[in-house]
Amino acid sequence: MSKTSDITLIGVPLEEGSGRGGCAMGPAALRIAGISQAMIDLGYIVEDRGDLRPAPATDLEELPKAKKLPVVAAFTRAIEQETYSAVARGSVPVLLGGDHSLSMGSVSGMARHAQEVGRPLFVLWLDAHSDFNAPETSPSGNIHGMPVAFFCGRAEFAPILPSNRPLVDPRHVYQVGIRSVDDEERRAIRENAVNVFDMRAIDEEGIGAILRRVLNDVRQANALLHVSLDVDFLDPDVAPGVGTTVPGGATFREAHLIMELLHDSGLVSSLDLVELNPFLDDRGRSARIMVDLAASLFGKHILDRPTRAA
Ligand code: 4U7
Ligand code: MN
Ligand code: MN
Ligand code: MN
Repeated sequence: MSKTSDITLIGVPLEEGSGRGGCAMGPAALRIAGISQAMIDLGYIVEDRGDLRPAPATDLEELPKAKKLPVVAAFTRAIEQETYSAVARGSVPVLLGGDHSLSMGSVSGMARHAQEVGRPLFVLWLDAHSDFNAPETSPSGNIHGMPVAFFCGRAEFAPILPSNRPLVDPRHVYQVGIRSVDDEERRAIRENAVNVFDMRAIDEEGIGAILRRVLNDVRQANALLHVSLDVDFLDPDVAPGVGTTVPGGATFREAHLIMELLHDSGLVSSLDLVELNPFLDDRGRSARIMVDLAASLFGKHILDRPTRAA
């Protein structure tokens, strides 16, 4: 009898959601930086499913306010299915991006699984941006600025997934690291009661206190937790390999502490590593940091800690 893998790597060479080239090389860079071996070294059984390469959807047309919709929609469908299959067979899906529009698929796949097992899905969104635009509000038309609104059912494109797909309650979305929000987006996150911890909150309260609050809510709700890590969550001095740099981001240690607390909680069900643009990187530095952060989330630690939860 073959044992199910603990972790399933899903490569998503998608850059069409971002309005520029480079993110399609993200999965390759993460593999070169040793994503698979890092997890094997921690004792996991890892299955790398390779890269998804769906043909563009023929039933949808490009919209001026949702650029490259046929490509992004085809990826969304393929990612939703791969993520759902991995988690349904007991594995932790890890999406190797690829731009952030891939979370339309990964979170929707997790939401399908959560509904089947009768638990809510919570999302921890680590990003400089809220990604809560809809085609009508987006200043750019780039779909990587819309995934949160999509999986919360607040951004309507032409039908991408079945109309009865399970949605995420925006009150179950926790955004951390936010420092760039568009005007209409600001109104939308407020009206939808998304939980936003901006950089000022991190400065004033400390990342440890914030994470403990989030994890406590997840635990109380007996929820599944999907973590979505955008490279631009980090300060551009730490991780320059991203197209949407915003100064004043999280430090190396703040990011690691989040990952360490996530691991100790034992609550994480799935992970996106997104927006890495190797074309803009500095000799692989950002790719290596993303792999290092993933390793911390899966249990790499500095010292054995007597209080670690089993
Ligand atoms: B990312 C932006 F206008 N809000 O919608 C937009 F500032 O996945 C940026 O977080 C979106 O990197 C950034 O285009 C998307 C812009
Ligand atoms: Mn993002
Ligand atoms: Mn971002
Ligand atoms: Mn609730």
